[in-house]
Amino acid sequence: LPGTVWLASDMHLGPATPGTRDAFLRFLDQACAQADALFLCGDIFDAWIGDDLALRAPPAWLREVLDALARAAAALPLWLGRGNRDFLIGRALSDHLGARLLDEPVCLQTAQGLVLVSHGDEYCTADVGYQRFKRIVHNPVIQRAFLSLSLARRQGIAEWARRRSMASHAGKAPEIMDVTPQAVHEAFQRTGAVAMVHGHTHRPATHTLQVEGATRFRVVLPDWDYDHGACRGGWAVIDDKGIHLRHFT
Ligand code: OKV
Ligand code: MN
Repeated sequence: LPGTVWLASDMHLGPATPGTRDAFLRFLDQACAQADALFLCGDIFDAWIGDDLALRAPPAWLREVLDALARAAAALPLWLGRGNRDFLIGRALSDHLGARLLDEPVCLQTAQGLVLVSHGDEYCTADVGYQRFKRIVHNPVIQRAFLSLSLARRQGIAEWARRRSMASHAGKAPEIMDVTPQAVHEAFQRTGAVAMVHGHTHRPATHTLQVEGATRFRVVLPDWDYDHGACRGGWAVIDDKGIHLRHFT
């Protein structure tokens, strides 16, 4: 990939966060003007219960976001990764937008060398409750069964899953929901990447680590919240100067 790559994740857009939605739309405009490629690394949406529903009858807020994504995809290569919340995003949505769907994780050949890009939940191996949930809902047979249900039944299951998740979240130590150093180390060994960029943990930072005597970087994307009195978000830029986290000024 030549030039400047922008990466962002974890906007968790939904009907109740207009501030974050506006920030994301501004971000897309800026990306179109300044980046050569844009990677959205999962959890753009706080929930996703099927492309069919979103494309058939999008509520006004979603239509606004989809229109902006389609405009962005017409202006530059736009890659969509799936997160732990919007993992049900499929080919129908990416085709509709003119975007490309990432089968994560991917290794990008960038100005800085090989960079491993993913959502990041696959490194959170200590969270066994989440990994069990993931195995179930990523099962293609179970996904097909879920997608065959009516809107109302899908919404009911989603509501139930959210309630259960909130209850279990409350009882988890924060370390459990961060990456496991071992999983990160193995990913570097397996791929030979010089850096990885991921989101998911909501702990934005640039970590330096040693893998078999070589210096490696782990850049963690921030989550976004421009509602609830918060003002938080940002993205990573990869260019000939390095890999940097940026936010609105
Ligand atoms: C997404 C998460 C809710 C975490 C359910 C099969 C099932 C898909 C689904 C339902 C939930 C996505 C699609 C949502 C992520 C939660 C709660 C916790 C930890 C099935 C296929 F149930 F039939 F097996 N779902 N929704 N969570 O509301 O977007 O990531 S969701
Ligand atoms: Mn996530």
